[in-house]
Amino acid sequence: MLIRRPADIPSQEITSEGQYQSRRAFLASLGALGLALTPGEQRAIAHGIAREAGVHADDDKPTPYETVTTYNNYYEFGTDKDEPAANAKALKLRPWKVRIDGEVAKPADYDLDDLVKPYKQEERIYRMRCVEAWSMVIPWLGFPLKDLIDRVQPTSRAKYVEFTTLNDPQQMPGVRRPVLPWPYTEGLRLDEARHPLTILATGIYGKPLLGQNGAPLRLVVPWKYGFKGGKSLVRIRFTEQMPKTTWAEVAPDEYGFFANVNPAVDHPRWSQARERRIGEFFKRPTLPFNGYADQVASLYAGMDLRRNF
Ligand SMILES: Nc1nc2c(c(=O)[nH]1)N[C@H]1C(S)=C(S)[C@@H](COP(=O)(O)O)O[C@H]1N2
Ligand SMILES: [Mo]
Repeated sequence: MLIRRPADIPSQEITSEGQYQSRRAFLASLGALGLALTPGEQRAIAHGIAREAGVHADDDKPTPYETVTTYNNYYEFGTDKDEPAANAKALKLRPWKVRIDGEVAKPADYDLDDLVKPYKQEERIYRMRCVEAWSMVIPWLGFPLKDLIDRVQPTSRAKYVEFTTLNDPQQMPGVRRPVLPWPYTEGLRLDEARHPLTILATGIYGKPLLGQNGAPLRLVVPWKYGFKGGKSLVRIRFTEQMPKTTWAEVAPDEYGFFANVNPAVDHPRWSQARERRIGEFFKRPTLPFNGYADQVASLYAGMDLRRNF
């Protein structure tokens, strides 16, 4: 059972960056010693480790914690990459309410701790690819959004899910400026929301999320551009119609509802064919669906992904 999908893994140990690297190094050394492993078996092991962790390529090592928490997009806290870390320090994370409503049998206003209590927080090491053509690898801590969806029971009319994020001018200097139409919202089709790779994150690197990364609850959809990952969620609404989403509202020619990572469809102002992994010098090719095509491409069978970008 070397090659497993994240969905097949009931629980995963929380791995620090150091442990993760040394486990890889250990297996690499086994391979180097020969130990009767064929090159194919060695590749399978390397691949299996990467797959087990939620990423595919052998060279996808997690981006350092320091980088993940200081190079951020969170416009409510400022548009420069270093502003969210500085300005989100004081974000008040408790009490925190999340409203779940729309086309569901069990709408409710949840206290965050009650909402997440039933779910085991598992680690998922995911690539994340910003529409700005940079990328990171982040060990998230979270749980499948599907588990929550099953609990609140969408009606037969529910086709989409809308995610609304915190809009608090008292705490967020960015929302006092008309940079975007606040609150920031995102959306998924219900089947995308239920896909086993889609998680609600509560932490990174085994620690609780910091404000700049979307504390206390943040959406993570690893085959889509980073902007689909709404931060500091306050509302999850099930809808019959495709919800409006912030970036598609402000620049519909540049950002679509689907926003699947696609090297073949350029942003009107720059190429999406390659990306710079933060911390690396050379650019690397961007993979269709950010490398998760074998798991998610079937969601879009028969769709023209140039039109539905
Ligand atoms: N509420 C909110 N969520 C947001 C954003 C934002 O500005 N506001 N930026 C998005 C973008 S463009 C990206 S790339 C990711 C960045 O997540 P990270 O800073 O944790 O890497 O968050 C997304 N979620
Ligand atoms: Mo982004």
